[in-house]
Amino acid sequence: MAGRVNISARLHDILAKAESICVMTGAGVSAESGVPTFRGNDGLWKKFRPEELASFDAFIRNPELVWEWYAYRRKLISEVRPNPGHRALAEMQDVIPDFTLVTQNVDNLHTRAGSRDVIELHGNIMRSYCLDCGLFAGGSVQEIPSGIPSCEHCGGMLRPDVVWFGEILPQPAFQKAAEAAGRCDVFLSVGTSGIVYPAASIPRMAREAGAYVVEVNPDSTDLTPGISETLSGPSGVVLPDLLSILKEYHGHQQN
Ligand code: BV8
Ligand code: ZN
Repeated sequence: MAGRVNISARLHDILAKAESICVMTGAGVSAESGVPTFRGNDGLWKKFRPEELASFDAFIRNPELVWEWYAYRRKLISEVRPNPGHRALAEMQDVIPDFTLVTQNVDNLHTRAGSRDVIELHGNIMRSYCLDCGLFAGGSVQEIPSGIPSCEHCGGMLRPDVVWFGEILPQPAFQKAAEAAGRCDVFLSVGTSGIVYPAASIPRMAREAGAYVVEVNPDSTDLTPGISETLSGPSGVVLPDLLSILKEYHGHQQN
């Protein structure tokens, strides 16, 4: 069988019959693009923990510092490219009839790789909105603001369109992710440490609904105890292998 990743006969059988696949990614899927993960030893801005900067309180206390962090990350992200893992997920969408991609990442790399209808649980760093009138600014155009950007419409202060710690996730996105997890045959948890809730509850929803839950990660995580099968390796290697196995079983759908 094609592919370098070593998967069990059971997973081969399940992938051959799979009609519905749900994938949830975390920062690890972008690591091979050169985007630092949150908790790895190259973690973003070592001197600050994400929880210290990615919160509304931190923003109100020091909007210049928080905008400096987001401008740094936007610039970093605008200089990197999707990696083979992102591209494999974008292709997988046209191989499996019911395919859902959920991401905790705000880096827009899945969309840039060609994935459609990505469910962004934590928002998108390339978008901003006005604290006063709510007007969205920037769209997918990456603006790299200097200082605190203000709203063209009302002059109010703009904030990044991301979900900060202590903020509620966009309910329509979370609902769609939960529904996809509840109906899938296979759930892939890719490049996430499973630390951040409520996103980390989604793989458990899939397992409780009877899905075969596969973890793609070089390390074990908080999710590992509840995982059906672990594929230990970088997503940029494992995902293209999984794609080639799925293509052998399902051909390439004419979309
Ligand atoms: C909420 C957007 C409540 C911003 C992010 C105590 C106090 C306050 C809150 C809490 C608390 N305890 C729990 C909470 C809840 C909190 C939470 O879970 N905290 C954690 C830290 C314990 N959650 C929240 O606050 C959420 N909101 O709960 O609201 C509420 C309820 C009702 C009413 C009002 C309020 C909001 C959480 C969203 C936070 N925003 N991002 C921004 O990015 O700037 S989270 C941030 O972490 C990113 O989105 C990131 O994706 C996410 C999760 O991290 P991971 O993606 O898993 O990344 P990590 O670095 O951890 O792991 C990387 C993995 O990749 C590793 O396993 C590594 O081995 C692997 N890897 C590395 N290389 C590769 C690889 N894998 C594959 N291939 C490779 N090559
Ligand atoms: Zn405004």
